[in-house]
Amino acid sequence: MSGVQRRASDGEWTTEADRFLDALRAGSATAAEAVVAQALRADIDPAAIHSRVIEPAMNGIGELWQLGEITVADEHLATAICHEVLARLFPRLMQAQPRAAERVILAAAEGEHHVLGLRMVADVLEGAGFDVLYLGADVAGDELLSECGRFRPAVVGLTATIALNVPGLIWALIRLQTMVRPPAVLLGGGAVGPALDRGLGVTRIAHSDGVVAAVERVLQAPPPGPIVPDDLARRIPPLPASRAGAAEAGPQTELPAYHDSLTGLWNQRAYGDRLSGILAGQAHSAVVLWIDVDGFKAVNDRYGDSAGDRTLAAVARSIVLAVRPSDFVARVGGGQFAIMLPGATGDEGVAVAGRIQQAIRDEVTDPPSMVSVGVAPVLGSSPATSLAVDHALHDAKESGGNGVVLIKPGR
Ligand code: B12
Repeated sequence: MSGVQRRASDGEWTTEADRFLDALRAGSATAAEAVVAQALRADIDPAAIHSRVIEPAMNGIGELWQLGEITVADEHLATAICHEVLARLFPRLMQAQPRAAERVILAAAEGEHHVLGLRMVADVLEGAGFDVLYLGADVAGDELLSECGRFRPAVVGLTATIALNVPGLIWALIRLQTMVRPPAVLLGGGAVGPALDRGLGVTRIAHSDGVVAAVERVLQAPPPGPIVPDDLARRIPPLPASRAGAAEAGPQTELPAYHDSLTGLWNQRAYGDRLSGILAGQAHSAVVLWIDVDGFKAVNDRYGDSAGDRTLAAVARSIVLAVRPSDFVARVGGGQFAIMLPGATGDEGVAVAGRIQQAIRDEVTDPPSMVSVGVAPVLGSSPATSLAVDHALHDAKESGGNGVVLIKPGR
């Protein structure tokens, strides 16, 4: 059994999840269905099979992809097998009488293509009698708004797995907020972490098997206040122009103050505010990384400004994908980025820096780019922190590029 298999799930479901993962690796729908059939015979709840067997097995598939042991095509095949299995499970979920008045729309945020979890949520809710409209992947905020105007759902469930799609998800919430009677909202998916739902007036669900109770709860007592508080709405980086489309109204007019229009990341000002916020909250330690693209001026000089812009956008994307959704990423100058990792240690910061460097070497190839990274803990004040991390970055650059230097407290 590989390390991946052992980590695919823990506790009582390990065996089923591991066997399901084996079936997915073998590309065998028959074997996958056999695992599920056996679990059903053992009276395991079908909704629990979704989240305790299929979901951890798919996490294992993701780890294998990350290790380079399987391809994206293999991921697609695994997903397709899961869909076949979901179809087999669906009749077992149909347990309740229809409750047509309680309509639910489900959609993935703009740009988001991970939708197996959303499909599970759709099946569980439909089985419980809800009238479910499943819109699937990559739904722009305005399109969602127009579907909500047309179908008047009581609840909207949104998903985002990739951190880069979280702004799209929040834009969708901002659009929903413009309705006279906005629906209640549920969020799910790997990028929707606790850091996000604390800032939003919404309910986040970690696994689809809790979704019926959650929908019932929000229907009975919708969270008070606006879905997206004004201060958060003002800070959300808008989508790149091609995707933002008609998201022209409301808080967007105030957004440039906090976002970097080239990459869609936070900007220097947002970085300063966030650092002050961390310093104000005594309980929260954090590590700061400053990243500088090695030889960025030479890229502009040699290949032109548009190649430089492309490089920055690609570096931004690689960074966002290499950190946790709750981490904070800003572009703070020409080829400079700043990241804050709440709750992390210096050594964890160094590990993240290494992951980012690897991602950039792998992904940013035209022209090839590398970055140097300075790492320091958040110290007693903003200037002290900036000085420390600036020293670290300077030392990393001195080593000739592609370096990482950690400044420990007391240096
Ligand atoms: C299959 C897969 C794909 C497929 C998706 C196919 C599809 N139609 O869904 C494809 C090949 C398209 C894909 C593409 C990419 N992927 Co991918 N993918 C995966 C994989 C292996 C499985 C995802 C999955 O189905 N999980 C199972 C479901 C059931 O779990 P779930 O989504 O978390 O849903 C559960 C809960 O979260 C909750 N829930 C989810 N949504 C909702 C919504 C509501 C309303 C509620 C209440 C609850 C809820 O209920 C579900 C059941 O409990 C993951 C691995 C992983 N750890 O997730 C990587 C993974 C998510 N992908 C990853 C990456 C990097 C990518 C790509 C950027 C790169 C690439 N491979 O090309 C692109 C980005 C595409 C995009 N723009 O969205 C990374 C993300 C890393 C990160 N930090 O962001 C992962 C983690 C792989 C890895 N280990 O590195 N991917």
